[in-house]
Amino acid sequence: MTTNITFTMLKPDAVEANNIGPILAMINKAGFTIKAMKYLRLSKEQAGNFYAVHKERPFYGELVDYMSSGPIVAAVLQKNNAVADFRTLIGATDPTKADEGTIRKLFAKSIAANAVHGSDSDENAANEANFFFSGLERF
Ligand code: IDP
Ligand code: MG
Repeated sequence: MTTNITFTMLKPDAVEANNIGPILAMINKAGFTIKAMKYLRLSKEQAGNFYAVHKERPFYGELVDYMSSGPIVAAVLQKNNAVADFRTLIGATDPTKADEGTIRKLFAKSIAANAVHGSDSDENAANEANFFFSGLERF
């Protein structure tokens, strides 16, 4: 199944550095439309549930602590080929390996504090969007 939505978070490092505006401008400029958006801080439990797929990975504890350390922006984005095109726009997980001009290359602080999340499949995009937004909050 191919859908035209993806899910993103602007992570605590991007919010802390006042980069919400520049990152959203890049997202819009790349052709994505915002279908849902909220500004919130995840509890440790919520961050742990969101990243449950990574439970066995060595960085899970660090990731959960980090993602609950400050406010984030969560959003659902629409565009043709949204999942793959958004992964291209954000760049590699490790910003030192991200291509020039990508959001992570421009704004990420480290492999953990890497500015943005982007869904890795249509199925996860749908699940992640449903984790954050009710039907009433989506347009
Ligand atoms: P992705 O965000 O590019 O899809 P994933 O492998 O799904 O990368 O990892 C989820 C998140 O976990 C990353 O965005 C990053 O914040 C964090 N992370 C990934 N690898 C490491 C690591 O080696 N050390 C610390 N944090 C990591
Ligand atoms: Mg991932």
